[in-house]
Amino acid sequence: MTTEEVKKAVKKEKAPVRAQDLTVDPASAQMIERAWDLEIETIFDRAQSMKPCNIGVQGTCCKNCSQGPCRLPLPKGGVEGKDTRKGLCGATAETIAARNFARMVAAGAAAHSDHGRGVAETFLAAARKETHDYHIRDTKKLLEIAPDFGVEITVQGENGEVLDRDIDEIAVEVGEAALAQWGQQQGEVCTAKRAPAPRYELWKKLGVLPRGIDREIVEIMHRTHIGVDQHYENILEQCSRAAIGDGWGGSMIATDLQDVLFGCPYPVKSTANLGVLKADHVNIVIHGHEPLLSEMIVQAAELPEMVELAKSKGAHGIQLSGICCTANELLMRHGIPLCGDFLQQELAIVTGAVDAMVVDVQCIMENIANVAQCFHTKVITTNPRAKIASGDTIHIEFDEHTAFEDAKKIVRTGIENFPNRSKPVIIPDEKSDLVAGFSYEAINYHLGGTFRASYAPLNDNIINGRIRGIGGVVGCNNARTVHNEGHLTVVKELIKHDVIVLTTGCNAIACAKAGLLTPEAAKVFCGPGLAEVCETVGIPPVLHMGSCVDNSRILMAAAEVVKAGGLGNDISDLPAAGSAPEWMSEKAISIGHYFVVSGVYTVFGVTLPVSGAPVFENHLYKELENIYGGMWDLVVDPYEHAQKMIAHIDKKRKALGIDKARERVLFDMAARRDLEAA
Ligand code: XCC
Ligand code: SF4
Repeated sequence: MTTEEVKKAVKKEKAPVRAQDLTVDPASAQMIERAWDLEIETIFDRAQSMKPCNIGVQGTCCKNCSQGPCRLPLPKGGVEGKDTRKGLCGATAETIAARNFARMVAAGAAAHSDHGRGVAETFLAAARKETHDYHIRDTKKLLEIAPDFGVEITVQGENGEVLDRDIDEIAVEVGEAALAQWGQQQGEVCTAKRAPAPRYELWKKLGVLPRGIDREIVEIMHRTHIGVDQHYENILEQCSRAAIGDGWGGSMIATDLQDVLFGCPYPVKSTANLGVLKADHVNIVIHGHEPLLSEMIVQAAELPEMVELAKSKGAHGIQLSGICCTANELLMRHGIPLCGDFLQQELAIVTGAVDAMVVDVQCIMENIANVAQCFHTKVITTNPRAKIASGDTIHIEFDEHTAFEDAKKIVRTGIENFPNRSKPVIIPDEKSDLVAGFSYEAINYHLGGTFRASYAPLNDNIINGRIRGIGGVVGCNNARTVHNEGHLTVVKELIKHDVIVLTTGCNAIACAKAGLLTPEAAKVFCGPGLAEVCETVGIPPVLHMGSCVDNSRILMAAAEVVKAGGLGNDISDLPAAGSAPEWMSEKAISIGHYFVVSGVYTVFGVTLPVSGAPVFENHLYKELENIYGGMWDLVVDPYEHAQKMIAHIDKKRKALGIDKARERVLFDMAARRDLEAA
């Protein structure tokens, strides 16, 4: 279908679609319209012209063997009497939905964990000094994490005195121990012990501690082959092992080692949205997930020879920016601006200003190659795992041993393409200020100060009721729903009700564009209690904690809050809830599940492919709470979505006996305001 045909089809079906019906972000709307004018098809058009399969969305289509696909839609109004739906082999709707769910967990955990493995390999190469391009930078963090990997940081001297061990030796041992977590066959992934003790003991009792990161993923693939695991509860138990292996394993180790290699993030200012592109600069947009690549590109783009080359081509300089989680990684450590979120990758190219879009892995839409062909933009793939057949992309392979040279080649390709701009450059004006870089260490410092760094002040403010609770809001964009509307409604509703928000991924980018990542946002959007805390401490009400693998930072923050005391003994006791209002990727399902089994009530928006299997659905939404203290939920309406999170937070406050405190503090504030007014 051409864009014209799409527009016609859409018009015939209902009222004409306007760009502002597809996104709440004005910059994106402007570029969708430009794409229409230029007859360039984007995901926004295809989402109108192609509807999802109505059995697939229920999670009850099985194609795990060639006798299928066996399709088991739920009858309208539900099953009457006994559910007799079966695939050819006899698999029930529950088995099929659970298997499909499990394969999403496997793919999501594999994506994060394979990323983590790459980081561990590079870390080890750096520790062993086999590469000159990467170095052990954050030795403080190295010493903090080493004991979790069973690596001693001191030795006993001859006279019994305690001596510091050599940093290089520690780094090599940490790298080896970390890398071993993937292929380990027995025992448990060592970082799972970072969970609060009751949580860890619960996992042990339930037998869901992951033995090795890869092993649990492989076992999901085995169990979901035809004729193996045909009990939805047992299948889900394996999901729990793999998901813990992701959140408390592969993802967490990725975050740890990236921090040691590139520095632990601390608060940093920057800007977000398509308006960060510059008409008179070479624009290199880096898109994907792995900082191994983007860190080198940052260094290469800063070289005087590169800046000179750009000038010789008529540009004023080089503007780097990011899309998706690479954007978050670059922002957190270097303050490099966010160009856009997942649904803006094509739209960035539609500006006509992007000289190179450099991609690595995950969330890269094949269609960017087609959109790029309508402009001069060069799409450069860099990872042997991720090539693109559409369009005419270039592949410049990125290797950890020649990383800096590879990065220079990539930057040079972008610069040399600057004179080839073929269409007028139209860059939307929108760009918003932001503060990001809230690693869990940074929050510690920010709240408590250098000399008494701790989460205690946060806990105090939760206990006294100024802060009602904590919301972790994360995840993707989804072309099946209005771009950024769910994200912004949920987050604004939470902070309005004094819930502080921790964010990562594309939700963080949506919040950044809407100006929610500034301390000033507190006055405008927050309830009185949260506003007061933010103003006193000087933090935004929405704390940007990084990329999708950095959801492990949210887990660590939750564990720290438990440790700081006064809010129960486990994550499931905390007045906290999780959310992914516009999720779409399989990674989100793995993340959702590790939050649930960590004890968090986790609400997804848009859809969840389990509605065709009511018994399995009930297991996810209800029964899991009795096992883990956390459970899944699906709430499509973003306003209600936030209300359910708030209700859960209030339920937990009540259980902790701190519900009254909140009433008091709000009364005090109202009284004080009245006094001031009088
Ligand atoms: Fe991808 Fe990580 Fe989702 Fe955004 S949020 S669309 S996974 S980039 Ni994690
Ligand atoms: Fe059908 Fe069973 Fe094969 Fe699935 S595994 S496609 S339900 S026969």
